[in-house]
Amino acid sequence: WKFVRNAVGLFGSAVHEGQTKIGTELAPRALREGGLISALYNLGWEINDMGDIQGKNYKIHNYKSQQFRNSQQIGIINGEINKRSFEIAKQNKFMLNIGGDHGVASGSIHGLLQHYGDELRVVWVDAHADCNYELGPNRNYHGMPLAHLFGSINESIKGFEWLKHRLDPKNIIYIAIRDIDPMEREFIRDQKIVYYGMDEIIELGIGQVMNRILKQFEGKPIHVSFDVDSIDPEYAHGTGTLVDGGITYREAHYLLRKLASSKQLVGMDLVDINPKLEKSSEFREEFFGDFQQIGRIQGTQTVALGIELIASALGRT
Ligand code: B3U
Ligand code: MN
Ligand code: MN
Repeated sequence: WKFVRNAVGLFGSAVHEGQTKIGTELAPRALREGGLISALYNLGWEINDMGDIQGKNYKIHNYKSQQFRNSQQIGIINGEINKRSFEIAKQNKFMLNIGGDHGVASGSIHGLLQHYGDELRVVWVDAHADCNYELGPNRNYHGMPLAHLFGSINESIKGFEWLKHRLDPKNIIYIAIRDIDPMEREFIRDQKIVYYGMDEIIELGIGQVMNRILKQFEGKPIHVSFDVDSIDPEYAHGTGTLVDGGITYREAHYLLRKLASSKQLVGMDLVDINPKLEKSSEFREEFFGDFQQIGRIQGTQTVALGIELIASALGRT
């Protein structure tokens, strides 16, 4: 694989359909308005902003045929995400996918698999394992994208006809998982998926965790799928499922900088930021107002953090 440093292809996945709280679809716009593009530009990246994929453009009204909540709509949206991700990877650029809920990651990772094949390695930073494979009308897809990529969902899902490539569970490592369903736990044990939960991070320290990850993934292209709920609610409140006891601001930035400095990082999803759930109501009500100075404007905690996290993944030191 080869990779052009300093060229990034980015797009927003303005999607909330993978879970029940509206607001995640606003994150791409909030990050842009918060100054994402100029932050990347200032880091010296050549930027190809491909705009947003709007979940609302693909509303499906036939709920009777849904295999999980909004399944057909999500399948079509993820098909678009897959196409964009592949297109960016094919040009040997960094693929940056701004969600949206975490369900968008099956599309973006599939696009990378199409280009990088089984060379691709994934670092999944999340409070959750997102490998639920149970179907049902009330299932939320943001807890399922990895099950889909692993091939643990056997049934073919309408809308997902494009999904062909599989991610081998050997090629993924979890960081910060701490809220895991019994079915997921069993799967992780059976497949011997490597994970660094909070206990391992405490015991080893984040420095040693990253050394081990980079050793295991040495020489391979790495994608990081970053769910902001991996971070402790103290630092990242604007997300739908807060789980106490997460990684700190320092650890989050360190791990992304470490991945960036490996020169193997080829892609990132930044997901599950929900601007409507920010602490300050002032921000919730009028976040489309003008907040140019990242982190300076009150109430933009998680949106501002999101911009900084992307900057760290793109080599800010
Ligand atoms: N594991 C649960 C809960 C969950 C997954 N991802 C988030 N929550 N954010 C599920 O729905 O599969
Ligand atoms: Mn997630
Ligand atoms: Mn999560």
